[in-house]
Amino acid sequence: MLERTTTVMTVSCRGRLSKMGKLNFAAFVSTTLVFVLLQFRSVRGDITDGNAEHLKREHSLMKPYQGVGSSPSSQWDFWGSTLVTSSYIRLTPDERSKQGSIWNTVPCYLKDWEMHVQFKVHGSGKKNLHGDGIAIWYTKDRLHPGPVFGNQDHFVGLAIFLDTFRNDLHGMDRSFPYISAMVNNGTVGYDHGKDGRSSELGGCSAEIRNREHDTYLAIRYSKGRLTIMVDVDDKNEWKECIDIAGVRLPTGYYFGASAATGDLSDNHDIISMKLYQLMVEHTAEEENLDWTKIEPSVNLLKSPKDNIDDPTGNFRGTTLTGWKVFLLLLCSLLGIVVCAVVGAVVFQKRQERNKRFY
Ligand SMILES: *[C@@H]1O[C@H](CO)[C@@H](O)[C@H](O)[C@H]1NC(C)=O
Ligand SMILES: [Ca+2]
Repeated sequence: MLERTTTVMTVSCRGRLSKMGKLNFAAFVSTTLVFVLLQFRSVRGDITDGNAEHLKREHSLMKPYQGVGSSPSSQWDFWGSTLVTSSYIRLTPDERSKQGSIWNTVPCYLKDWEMHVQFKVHGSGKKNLHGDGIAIWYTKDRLHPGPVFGNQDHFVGLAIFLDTFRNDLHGMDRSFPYISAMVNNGTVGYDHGKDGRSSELGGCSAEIRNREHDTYLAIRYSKGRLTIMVDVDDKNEWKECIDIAGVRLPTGYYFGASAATGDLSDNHDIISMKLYQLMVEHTAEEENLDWTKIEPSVNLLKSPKDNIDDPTGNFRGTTLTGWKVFLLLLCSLLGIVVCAVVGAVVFQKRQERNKRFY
């Protein structure tokens, strides 16, 4: 299981506190307080890291990929250049003009979910001489090959592109590889020449190619909020890439992954796709809706900036209410007091020791 730390707050606190070697007790107390507080905060919409209970096997793809594609009861099938081995699924080899995809055969009826994808993009191509990339899908249709990273254009649903080749030479303000998200109701075409810039909801640059360590992508969809995180620097820590609200996606679509090469190539490997159910409460009104009838859309009235509802960079998604703020302040204060007291004791002890040398 991935035991990635997902809370920026804990990470920074741990980092800072552990440097104060002598103040171990204070560090322990403060960390515990912060931890306890976070438990309060994350009662709902919590990330599922390391929680096997919520793993949905019927939507997950894991080593050694037993039965993938080979039996009628298989929950995944594949197309094109895809090669299934016991340790990876190679969507395309490092050869020109290849396309491959892998698709879940079971539609997903979860309202709130998080997909963790372990992937590997590698090849012999030197700087900028490789392509084109991988796309992760949550779409109405499955197994429709086409020009968008091996899948059809004018798709209906969600796509996350891991674009390794810069087509748009005017877009030098961003570095590649570039990760972006797109939601489509079937009317919009993906513009390869512009690397999809006109239709993207957001994105980030990430060094995902030829890494020695494992590389991961997480896609969370919950309560109309789409969050994309990456872990590509071997730090066992999610880094936020995209976080937008106002995204509407139905249930009953299919997960998939596809990749393509053109004149330039790469090995595009999927190591695993793990889908976790997020335990989120919905109002009775929401529950009574037919979620399969939702049209994929994005409420563009909200600018990306409006989507950041937690300035700490914590993406657990629950906002602090009054008493929680009070608790947070109280605990911080307690932490500071404990730190000060222990600090004073340590300082005094050291002074005494120093005195003996005179
Ligand atoms: C599909 O999306 C386009 C562009 O976002 C929008 O203009 C159009 O109204 C949508 N069509 C439907 C049927 O929702
Ligand atoms: Ca591109």
